[in-house]
Amino acid sequence: LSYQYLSFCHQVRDWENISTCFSVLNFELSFPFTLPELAVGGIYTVIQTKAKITADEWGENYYMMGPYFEHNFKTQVEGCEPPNPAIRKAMDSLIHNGCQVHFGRWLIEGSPYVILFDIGSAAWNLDRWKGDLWQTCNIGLPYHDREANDSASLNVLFQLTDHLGDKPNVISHFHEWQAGPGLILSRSRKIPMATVFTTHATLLGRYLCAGNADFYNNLDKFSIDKEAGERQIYHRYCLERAAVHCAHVFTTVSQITAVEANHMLHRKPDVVTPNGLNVKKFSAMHEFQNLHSTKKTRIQEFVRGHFYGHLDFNLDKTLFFFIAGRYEFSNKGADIFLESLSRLNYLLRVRNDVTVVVFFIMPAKTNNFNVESLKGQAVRKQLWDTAQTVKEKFGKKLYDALLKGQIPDMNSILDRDDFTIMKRAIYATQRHSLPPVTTHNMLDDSTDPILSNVRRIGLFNSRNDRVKIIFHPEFLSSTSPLLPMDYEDFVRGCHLGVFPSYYEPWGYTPGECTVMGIPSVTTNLSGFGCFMEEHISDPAAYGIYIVDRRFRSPEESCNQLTQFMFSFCQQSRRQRIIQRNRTERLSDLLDWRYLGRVCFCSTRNKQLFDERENIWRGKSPLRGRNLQQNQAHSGRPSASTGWGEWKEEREKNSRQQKTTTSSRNIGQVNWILEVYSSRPRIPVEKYRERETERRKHN
Ligand code: G6P
Ligand code: 1S3
Repeated sequence: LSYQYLSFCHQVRDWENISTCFSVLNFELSFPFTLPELAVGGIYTVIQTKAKITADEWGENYYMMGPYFEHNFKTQVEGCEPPNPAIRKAMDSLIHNGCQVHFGRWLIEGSPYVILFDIGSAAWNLDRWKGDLWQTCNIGLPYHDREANDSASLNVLFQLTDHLGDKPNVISHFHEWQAGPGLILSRSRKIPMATVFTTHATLLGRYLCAGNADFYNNLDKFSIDKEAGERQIYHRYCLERAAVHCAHVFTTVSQITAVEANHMLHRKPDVVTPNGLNVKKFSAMHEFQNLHSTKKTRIQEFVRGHFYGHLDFNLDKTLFFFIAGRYEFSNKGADIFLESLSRLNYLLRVRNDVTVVVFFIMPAKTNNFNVESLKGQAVRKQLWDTAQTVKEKFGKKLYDALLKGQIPDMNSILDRDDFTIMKRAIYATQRHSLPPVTTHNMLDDSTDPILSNVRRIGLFNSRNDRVKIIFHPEFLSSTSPLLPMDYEDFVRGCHLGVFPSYYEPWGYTPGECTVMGIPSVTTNLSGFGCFMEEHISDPAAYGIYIVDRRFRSPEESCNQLTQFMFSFCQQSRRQRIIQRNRTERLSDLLDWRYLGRVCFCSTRNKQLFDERENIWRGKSPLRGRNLQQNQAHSGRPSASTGWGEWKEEREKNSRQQKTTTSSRNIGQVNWILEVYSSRPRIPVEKYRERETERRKHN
């Protein structure tokens, strides 16, 4: 893990009224430009996809902040002068003190401004900041924790606010514990800005789950300080907890993480802000279906090469499943997925003629592609070339014969040489080993959890297996010599994404499948799964299969997952097409354009929070009811009721809710009002007028 997202200021929905009353500068500190593999990480997706809607809303008052990396700056950022003279002045002052700060526009949708800080250039000041942290809150950062030290250095960016005038109106949004020092020190220095802290997962929660603890049943029983100490993350944990308690508004991405945060960090989040995506709608509805078809053809090509010599299954009756993400074996549910695959293999062998090829896209330590995988693609290419050569000769002879008014003698149309070429090509496809499970040479082959489990369940891609496994221990790239596709194309070409996570505060992977119209499996321990369960009455009908990992034993969850996959395999092509259409219709629900406005819950709604908490702790009044009763109780739409109608109703509710939320929340964020109370207030209408004018002008 690397540090990534210091903070960013987005429009916290409950603040909408506040922000329209004041002219506010938004700072978003983040680490979007770090390691390449983070480019596919969930938090990166939040920052990147939300940039557009935030920039649209805040225009030139919106700044992202983060560390400077020369290569990334050169390739992803267009350097420019800050539009605001106060920012220029502030940067000059930092530069004058020996820090390197760079300014530009990040070349993504929305082109937000970025202020990037070269951490190395301020290293000489590190001890002072660490001293400040110690003085302020008695948190000591050990010298060997580079990530924690770097995050302490980044607090310097908040010195920028010293130059923004007497009483700058600033909201800053910090993400994750790495943002902690910036937030804590800003508060202790009494920098007049409003702060939001968002956690995308609690540090301790992640560690405890990865260690196979029965996490959700013991949430209130952990001795959290002791657990953090034993895992040698005490200082990080303290930073996280201090930041959570210092922030004016504390948010998280899902209800389940809200409950977790309450126990692990001892503060209830004020607002839950579900993660969205930047949904692109095709004007023609069938376009995403066409894309599925073309991308699937490319995956089929790869499979032809990978299984050369063993292609005794019908590719037209082959489904592609996949799991992708950070390689956290049990947190991401790869353990129960493998177990369920072995059960599915049995069911398909006795009852079905479908073959399932399952891709595991999870980065692990490797030293290169393995020879067998590369050879497979080379052999496929050679067979293709041979077929083309023979086809051309055959076609020419046939054409000549037809011109002469003859039907050629099919036995002699191909000569001896043609047969020789073809036989040689066929002999080249003989192999004495089974098609490999991994595409790369693994450094920890013998201890790797996926491979160990594949050995245990014996899914070795043998001829009679109906479930084949391909472990691609590297994120996908369109420049790969093996499977030259980027992630989006790959997802489009697959049939089902399977993400049976145990620890998943939100989980972007099934959401990404949804907006591309690809059905997926998620769980009721993931933020996304709970969100869908809450908003749709029959998620499975829309291609969202939710495995119950909360109230069932692992054995039962495995069986449920197996059943989901097996019934998916039993669908006809027509049924799959209809299901994809339905899945795609959910994408509006995950669009930032919608999620950026609607408030789902805040602690002003204590009752709702407690209800949720009780559900997690098994005390739900709904528990024990059957599904239909549950649906009737919740009043949500079913697959048969109108989606549009339901959406209208929701929007109406959310508008009503927003009014209450805003007025009540103003009470909660008293500090902000205190800071700004001395400022003359601009009437909302006037503010809007001015903003509209300014935007027109820009
Ligand atoms: C899309 C295409 C169809 C194609 C189908 C295959 O819907 O528009 O032309 O037949 O995909 O679906 P399948 O689930 O079998 O990959
Ligand atoms: C976290 O990233 P992760 O995969 O480590 O943040 C993501 C964005 O909020 C979230 O989707 C994911 O569940 C968390 O786990």
